[in-house]
Amino acid sequence: MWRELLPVGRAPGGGYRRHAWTDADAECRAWFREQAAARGLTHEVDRNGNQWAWLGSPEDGDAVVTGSHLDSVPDGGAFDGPLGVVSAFAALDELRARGARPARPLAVVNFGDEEGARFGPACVGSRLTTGRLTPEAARELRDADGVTLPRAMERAGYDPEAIGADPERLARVGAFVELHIEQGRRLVDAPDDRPVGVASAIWPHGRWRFDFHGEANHAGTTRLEDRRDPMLTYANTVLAARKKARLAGALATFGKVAVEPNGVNAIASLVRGWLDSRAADEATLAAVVAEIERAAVERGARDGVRVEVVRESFTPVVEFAHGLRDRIAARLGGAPLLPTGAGHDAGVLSAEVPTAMLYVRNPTGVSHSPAEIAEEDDCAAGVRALADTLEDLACP
Ligand code: HGY
Ligand code: MN
Ligand code: MN
Ligand code: MN
Repeated sequence: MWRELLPVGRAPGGGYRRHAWTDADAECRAWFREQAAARGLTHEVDRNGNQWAWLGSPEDGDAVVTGSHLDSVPDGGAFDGPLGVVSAFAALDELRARGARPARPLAVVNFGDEEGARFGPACVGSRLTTGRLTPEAARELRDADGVTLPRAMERAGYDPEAIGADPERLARVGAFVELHIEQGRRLVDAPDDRPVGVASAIWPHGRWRFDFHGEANHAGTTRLEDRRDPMLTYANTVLAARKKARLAGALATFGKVAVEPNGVNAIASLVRGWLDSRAADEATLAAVVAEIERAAVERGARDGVRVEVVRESFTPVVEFAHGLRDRIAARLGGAPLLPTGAGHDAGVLSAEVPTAMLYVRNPTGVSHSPAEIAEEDDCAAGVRALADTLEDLACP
């Protein structure tokens, strides 16, 4: 199963480029359909393009759903997302091997566009489904080439007019459990040897676009004192972001930038920088972003550069339902509870249905990189833990 998926969307350098509604995404979706068919599961695609593979009938309600996403960040790793979907199918196989007889419908899900690598906001498939992202706002999204989300969906054979909240579908879900590779080192650095942990919380986090408006000019004839160079303001803002975040014990990253006209001998007219910021609580996060914005505007005033900030997405703090979380941790023999700064579809779903996450140990902690790895034994432990969880929840 894993081997068929491994080469899909992999760039020559080893990183994955499985971005929403691209050919690589279509290949991942075809793989999901094949896995469902091979297991006699009923495959369906919901109005937002999320894929569901059902064991039993969703109309019976109170389903136990598991899964994750198959898309990636630019040059992402092999495990972030796919490990959760592959483990979900493998856990169903394990239940069948155990002769378990589910009394509730089970489903494996692939949520579309979790990383937001192409259009910006994260968790588009799950946020549309829960109403956290409106269809109007989603239809406005466009990628770096100016292709709108609706156009990309149409090209992939999906109807962008159908997208929107799906409360009837969510009403049939009694619990959602997402298995994910841990993104960080809490398990590997822990004193005891635990290959699987249980999520306790997801930090609040968001994405802000900073537009630095300067004045295009000739790099070879414009005196330094006559320049209005947005790159200067942007560079100082990146430094300020690191300083403010460190002082507040938060995280702030300018990981994506666009420059216009982006010519080696032209002073930029516009620099667009995307800030990803996260903190253990929403007040700290709001304060850090406000300080970074203030630093940008103040520096811009000195450089003759106008700064505009737009919040593109925000995910409030997620405290996973203690009942489900503690039941799973106990079923797994006292698995450790782990907070994380990484966003997940489970974080989005948790506002609507009882939700939990299992983390599989990451030996280096590295993620969102081709260097992301997980040990085979730990992945197998993750499948067993997920099967134990599904059996406990669905098979009385
Ligand atoms: O950005 C995140 O935390 C997630 O991987 N989409
Ligand atoms: Mn990710
Ligand atoms: Mn992920
Ligand atoms: Mn994620």
